[in-house]
Amino acid sequence: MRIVDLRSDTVTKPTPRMREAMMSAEVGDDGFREDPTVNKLEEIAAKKLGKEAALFVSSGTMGNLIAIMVHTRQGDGVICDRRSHLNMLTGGGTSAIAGVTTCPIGVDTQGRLDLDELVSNIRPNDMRFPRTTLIVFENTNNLAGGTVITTQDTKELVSIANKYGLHLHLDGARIFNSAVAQGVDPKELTKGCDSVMFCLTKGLASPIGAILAGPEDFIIEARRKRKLLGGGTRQAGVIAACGIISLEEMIDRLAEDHKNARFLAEGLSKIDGFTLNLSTVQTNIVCFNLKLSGLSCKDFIKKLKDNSVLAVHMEGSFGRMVTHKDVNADDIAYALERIEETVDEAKQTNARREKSYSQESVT
Ligand code: TLP
Repeated sequence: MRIVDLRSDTVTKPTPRMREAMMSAEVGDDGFREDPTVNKLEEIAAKKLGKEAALFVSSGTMGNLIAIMVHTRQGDGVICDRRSHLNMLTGGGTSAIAGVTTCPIGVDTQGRLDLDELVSNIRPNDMRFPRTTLIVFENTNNLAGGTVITTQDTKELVSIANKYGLHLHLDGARIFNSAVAQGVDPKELTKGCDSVMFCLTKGLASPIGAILAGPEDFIIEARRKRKLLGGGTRQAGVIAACGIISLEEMIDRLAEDHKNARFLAEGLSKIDGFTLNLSTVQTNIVCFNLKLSGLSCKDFIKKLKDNSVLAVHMEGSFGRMVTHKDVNADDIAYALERIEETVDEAKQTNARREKSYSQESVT
């Protein structure tokens, strides 16, 4: 059965070249820093981001958590977007493990932190308040619709961080989507950030892993925290080999995912019940609101699954679809047909229900 899986770009399968690279990877014990493939991946990644050093970690969640643990002390406060991965989707790890509180603030329609709100949430030096020590922002901003944060936007954050003596961490899970969409070198988007995390497992299609990058002394401390979390690795070259392919072969093709996302978004915007802000569709993410009478967005997405299309329900009428290397334009056209059919079925069911209610009330 044909299934179009638009739940996330995390569903991407490793490429044939990745599977070959896993087989032939040169490996060693990374605990002794002796895995040449891991070392090579970390070097390439640091260079691509314009940072001194990098660390291979198991996941984006772990990379962000380690960054927070290095930049803060227990009891500190971290300013972030209310809908950020950090605030919503880490299973509470930030407070449970790093021992810090998040101070969530709003973003504009383009996913940029509200700078006035940011500044007004930097706590004064008073023992009653958590000490604000860190700002975290996403580029691309996932739940704002995969929107890109520009070099100029980043400069503004850097200058606030510098002015108030705060650290700045970039959750760049999809930083290469942002760079490709804007046609800029990723180094430009990381300039001035104290640390950067990006995921190898999303559009870049690796099966495991993320990178945390920053100055040498930050990475030495990050390596210690990774150990503390039980995240140290041994012959991790077998997976780092995929990461190298992600960085060497999978970045430029992200443009195709962006084109498919636009095609999907434009198609969705013409279907009854869907509302989208097309100006936020800048990369591979399509966020939408769905309002149908008699069927919630959550139940619609469940029904859609029976009609071969997988999407994610976020909250209320808010849902998300993501394009990636394992869906092409033809799959998107097919998905749009199935979505339209599902909407029609839902409308017919609702019309029948309303008709039977009105008959019941007459009799
Ligand atoms: N995002 C995933 C889900 O966990 C929601 C997705 O499907 O988008 N930062 C950002 C901006 C992310 O979007 C994600 C994952 C992470 C961090 C965490 O990365 P992983 O999944 O590798 O822990």
